[in-house]
Amino acid sequence: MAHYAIGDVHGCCGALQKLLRRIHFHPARDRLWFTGDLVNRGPRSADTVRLVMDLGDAADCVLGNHDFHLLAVTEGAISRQPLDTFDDILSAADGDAITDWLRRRPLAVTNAAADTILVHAGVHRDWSAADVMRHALEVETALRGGGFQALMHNLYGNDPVQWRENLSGFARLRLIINILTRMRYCTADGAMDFTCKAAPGNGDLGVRNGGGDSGNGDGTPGNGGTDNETGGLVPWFRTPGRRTRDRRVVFGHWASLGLYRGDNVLGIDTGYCWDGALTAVRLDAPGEVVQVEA
Ligand SMILES: [Mn+2]
Repeated sequence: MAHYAIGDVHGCCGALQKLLRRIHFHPARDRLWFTGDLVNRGPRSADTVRLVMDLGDAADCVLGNHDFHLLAVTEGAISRQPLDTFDDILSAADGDAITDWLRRRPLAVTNAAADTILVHAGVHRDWSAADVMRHALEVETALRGGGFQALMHNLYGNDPVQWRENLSGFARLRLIINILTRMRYCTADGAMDFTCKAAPGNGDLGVRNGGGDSGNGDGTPGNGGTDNETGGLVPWFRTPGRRTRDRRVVFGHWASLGLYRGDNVLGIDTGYCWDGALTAVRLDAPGEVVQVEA
């Protein structure tokens, strides 16, 4: 048995098939975790979802922001955007089966040992591992219930940006969804920022170095020395006092971050659909990284 995590596929089904051959994946023996965003941007969203659906219990896949976007489009909550490339799902005979399957995906997955957590984007500083699963379940329950359509109509928006346990209603669900599927940069106390476009890895945060040289190591904003670029923001996994720092958090979503291993997290969206690579990382044996280049 081998357990691999695979980054954002974004409709690049051919690359996924190639990657599965390269890791000698066998569904009866091996296990896959997908970081979500199976759809959009690439050419074959429908085939990608069908492939993962057919893997059954051999694969877990969390929802990403593009998967949510597709669900919102199919519910008429937002119109299809010019850059969207999931028309193959919208027009497919099995399109409803595909979107219904996506709607029933989780937002967070953990393993039996509970030492590793899979999400699309990130987790809040103040959430324990149990909190991550509990808040993901709140959204999963809403997605599967009669309030699904209303949730899709209340999905979009950046507010609120900071977690409070006493939030309720759609503001609470939207914030949980934004944390788990859209978050990149935060203030030191974990409030999300969606405006910072500075790509890490230009020396601004030193994150490509794996976190071993992060200044004073406490994640103090700006200790990389480029407040002018990041406005004193830090990647979510560097927020001081993050309660999941004793668990391995596997995530995608951040293609400009690239393959990232440090801070006890594993970022594996390497941007195949942006001329990067599709990445698989073995979780049950250290170190093995397999990539298909675009
Ligand atoms: Mn994403």
